[in-house]
Amino acid sequence: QTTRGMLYPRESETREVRSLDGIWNFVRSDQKNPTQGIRDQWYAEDLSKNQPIIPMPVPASYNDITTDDLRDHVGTVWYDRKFFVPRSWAKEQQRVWLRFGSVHYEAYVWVNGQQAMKHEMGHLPFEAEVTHLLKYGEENRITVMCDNALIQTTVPQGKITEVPNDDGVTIVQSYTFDFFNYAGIHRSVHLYTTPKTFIEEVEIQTKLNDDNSVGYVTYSINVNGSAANEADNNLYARIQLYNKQGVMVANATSDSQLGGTLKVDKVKPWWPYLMDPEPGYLYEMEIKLHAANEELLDVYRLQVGIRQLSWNNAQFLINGKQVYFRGFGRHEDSDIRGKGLDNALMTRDFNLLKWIGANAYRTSHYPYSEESMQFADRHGIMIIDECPSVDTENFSQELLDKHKSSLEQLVHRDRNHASVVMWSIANEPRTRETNAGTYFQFVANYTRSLDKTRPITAAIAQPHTEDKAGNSLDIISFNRYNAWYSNPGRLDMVTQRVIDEASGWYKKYNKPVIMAEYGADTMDGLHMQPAYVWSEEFQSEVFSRHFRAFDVLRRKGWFIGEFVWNFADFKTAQSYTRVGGNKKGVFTRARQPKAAAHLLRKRYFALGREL
Ligand code: BDP
Repeated sequence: QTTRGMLYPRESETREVRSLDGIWNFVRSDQKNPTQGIRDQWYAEDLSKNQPIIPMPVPASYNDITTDDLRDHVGTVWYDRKFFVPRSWAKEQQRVWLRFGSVHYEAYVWVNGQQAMKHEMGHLPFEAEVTHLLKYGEENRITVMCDNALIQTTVPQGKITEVPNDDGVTIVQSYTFDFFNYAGIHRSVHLYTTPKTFIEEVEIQTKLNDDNSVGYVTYSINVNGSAANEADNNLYARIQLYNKQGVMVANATSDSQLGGTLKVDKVKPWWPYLMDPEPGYLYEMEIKLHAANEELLDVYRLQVGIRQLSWNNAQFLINGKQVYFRGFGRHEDSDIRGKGLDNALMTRDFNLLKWIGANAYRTSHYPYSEESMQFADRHGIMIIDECPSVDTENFSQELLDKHKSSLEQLVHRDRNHASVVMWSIANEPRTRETNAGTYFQFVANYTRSLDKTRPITAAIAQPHTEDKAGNSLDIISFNRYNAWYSNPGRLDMVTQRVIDEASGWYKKYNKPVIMAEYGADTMDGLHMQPAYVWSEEFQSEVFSRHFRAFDVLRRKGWFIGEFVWNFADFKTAQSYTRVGGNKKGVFTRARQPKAAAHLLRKRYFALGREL
């Protein structure tokens, strides 16, 4: 089953958007009795009728909001809230949609006690038409059941076990990935309207001529609704493209299939940060859908960056120019709100990225918010867009199907973003396992069938000598923790090892190579000279030793990028290797720089100016 619709909700002459964010009611089910809520039909009336309610902010992870053991809850939790739908929305010619930016991990949604939708997989949007479920001019109730359980056939994978404890037995969720399994309604909830016949999908692809003076925007539009289904109704679309000053620079009328190409003379291409004085240049594309009799049916607007990607066995290019990536692995993570969308945090993070001179990040280890993708477009930050598959192992058909589905949903959501320059199909998959070769061939080929305009990578940590996945990739990314997990403390065992490993990958596959993770846990404020693990001096030294290797590698012509692990400190599951979480951030969890941030800034700006 493939994803449909799901354009980001935007107001227009024909569309209204209302937010359902705010404080919702929340209850958790008994861990040992996770299906009780379904059996007792908790969705049939207000959650507050039968049990005490916890006030819960949406969007946010629920884990760090209360002061009890909710943090470690395993299984289902329930949310509900009331809202009014205006009487004016009861029009014949209109539909109402309910859309979630993301719920982790699995969600069931009811409107006024009737099931509206169900979705599995965190970090990805889902929606349904609820026109027939709503009461217009009256109060309505929305109920959400959310399940955070991860098993061997979820993406990502986890294990649930029953373990004896001081109260008898308890349910334990374990997982091998190194970030906390935050859960809940993580991103905004919107109600929005479309006309009966509406623009359901827009797909664009952009190109430039040889000297980057002319741009082309190829578009195809999908329409859904009554008028679209009548064979003799010749719908058409008027497309207009506006520059930043609001001046129209191109326009066209679509063909009968609702597709076509806009030609933009004297185009201003989309460039990454520091490759142009005005990086991240965006045009606004206005799409007006008309009936054959010229009646205006629907209007949707989209921000469009015009750029062209290409790659070969050694380089990656934007608009014909070679690109060297200088960036980060990151997390959507912060104190209290966990993985909940937070506009203040997101804006601060982009300001820090620009302060430090980065031009890229990988959405390790799952899709980030749509709002952040829009920000990346606007700031000229390149995204390696990663699906939620981490530490992939025990390859099965069921897992493969879900893995493919995660990429299908991701590509569908993000294909129009200029900032997205690569797909990452997994982080640290167990690529030496039997079956890993065929499994990743399936995943990579499937992704290629969805989008041929972007290269495919995966961040691999298994030794290149035993890896079975690299053949299926376009670009090789590898993660390695020299002087940390390998030879802890040995700063003299970094530079040559990085050079050797990168060269090994290149020799094996003859493809461009990126170091996608390196770093060291660092307690901000801990100082030790000479450098000692966990100190700020040590992190800076680890970076410097890597920089030496990168400078040697860059001269070889096929080494195309360096990504520090991690942008900021983040929360993990509890373990004796983690002090309040993973501390490999260049910034603290409160987004203040550690000493190494200043060192990195010098390098990133020097690299950015050189190119
Ligand atoms: C890598 C993982 C990353 C971890 C990192 C670490 O890709 O998710 O956070 O190690 O241990 O293996 O710091």
